[in-house]
Amino acid sequence: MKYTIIALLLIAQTVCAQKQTRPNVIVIMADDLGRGDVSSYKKGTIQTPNIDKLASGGVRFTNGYATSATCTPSRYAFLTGKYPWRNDRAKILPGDAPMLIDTASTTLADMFKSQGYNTGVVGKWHLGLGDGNVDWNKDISETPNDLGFDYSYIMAATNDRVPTVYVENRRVKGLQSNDSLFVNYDKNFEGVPTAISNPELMTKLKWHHGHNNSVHNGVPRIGFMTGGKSALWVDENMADEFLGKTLGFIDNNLPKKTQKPFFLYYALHQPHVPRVPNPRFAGKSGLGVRGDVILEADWCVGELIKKLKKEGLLNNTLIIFSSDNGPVLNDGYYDEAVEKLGKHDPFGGLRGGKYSLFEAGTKVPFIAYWQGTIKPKVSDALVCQVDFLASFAQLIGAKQTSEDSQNTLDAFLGKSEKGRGELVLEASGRLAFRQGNYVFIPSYKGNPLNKEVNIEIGISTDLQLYDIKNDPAQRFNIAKDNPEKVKEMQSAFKNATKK
Ligand code: NG6
Ligand code: CA
Repeated sequence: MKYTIIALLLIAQTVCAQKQTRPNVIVIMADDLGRGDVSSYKKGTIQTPNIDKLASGGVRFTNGYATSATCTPSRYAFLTGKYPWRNDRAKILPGDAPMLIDTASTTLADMFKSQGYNTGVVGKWHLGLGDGNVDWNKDISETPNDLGFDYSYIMAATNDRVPTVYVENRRVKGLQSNDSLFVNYDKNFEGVPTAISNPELMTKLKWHHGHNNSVHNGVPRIGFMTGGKSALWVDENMADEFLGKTLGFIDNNLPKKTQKPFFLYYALHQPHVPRVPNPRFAGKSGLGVRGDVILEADWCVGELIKKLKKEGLLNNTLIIFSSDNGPVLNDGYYDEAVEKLGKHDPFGGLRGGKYSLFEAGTKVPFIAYWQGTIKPKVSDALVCQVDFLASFAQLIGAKQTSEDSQNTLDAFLGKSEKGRGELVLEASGRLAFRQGNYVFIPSYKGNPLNKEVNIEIGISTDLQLYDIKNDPAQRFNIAKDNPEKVKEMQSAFKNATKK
């Protein structure tokens, strides 16, 4: 009897200990959301009450970064813990690109899975699928399910790229066998209309630059596509579709049922172009569709929090909210993002934007929330998505790490103001280097302005040095006045970028 009681006590202790040390982890990653788009950053005019709830109840980082100013490299780093510039293929991918991450490598999802977690990804993928020769009508050979995710419900690339279908695990969802789907990024299929041949098809959005190939749902896209009619998505329903699958994943993986914690990567598609809000949100922001889809994204976050609360999971779930890169207004469609902006500042007072080596390219909204464990605060620690691998490994008692991922768990949990010391940032294959409060940008040739999107991409033939503590908007290049500091930064940069 005595021994049974002791054994029971020991088991109870282990269960409790497990509860504390192995929370569920959810990463919510928005697409092209700026710091100023989140009202807790107090820069813009849009209200995001649900994301703000995470911010006011958790750690809101003022120095939180994606590694890159565009999606594919940024998400590559987030999932592998490796700097994207180490991989030449980590560039914005077309919708028919082969899977970028080697199935033999260790991903964040693999790390969670190795510790007994159930794992899932829902939303924007944009890291390639298959072997470069995908037959969209059959099982796809390489998907997130080969990178440690037990469940995946994704779009292959972006909402402006074909194929405009959802892929569930290895199959295009809802595809009928008598209406095969074909995709090509080089040439069109015979007789299939495009935005050029049939501009009248663009009933919802017209293209400004790029985006003039196949048209679906009144929206012209990048790439050519034919067939698969029954499987094509309706942009207006995308938020509900991904949210539904996210909540479904939680239902299917409730720890009280499975006896396992879960890791969920919820990749919101907003506010990336094309911005097509559900009618519930259309016109609600007063800032045009870009504002409307941000309200929609915030609502999605609210619904997710509600669900976690209802299931009693909030106390045992670490939620990270961030964005894959900085904001852009006109990203290729006439959608009045510029015209209706008013006083709203998506860039949060920072210079540059998506595609830029300047701060607004990679300094993103970054929030960590864990009810009852994380004490609310604003943190200036330098944190980056590339560090999730080593940090979450520490959190759940795993060993995995990578050459670039650093364990900054205490900063993520708000226990320490010490994040990383330095960070290499990437935009369109070029690099910048942050160390302490300084940002160094080597000399680069080229046009400093991306005219199409009207964003300064951060390059100059002059060496650039900024003291971003005193000059967060990077107005003053202090390289000429500080040759010693430049030298020091150059040498540290060289060290950090050794391949
Ligand atoms: C660019 C697209 C842009 C967007 C971006 C990817 C053109 C002219 N521009 O090539 O609209 O799709 O790729 O964005 O086609 S990201 O957030 O996924 O990196
Ligand atoms: Ca993006």
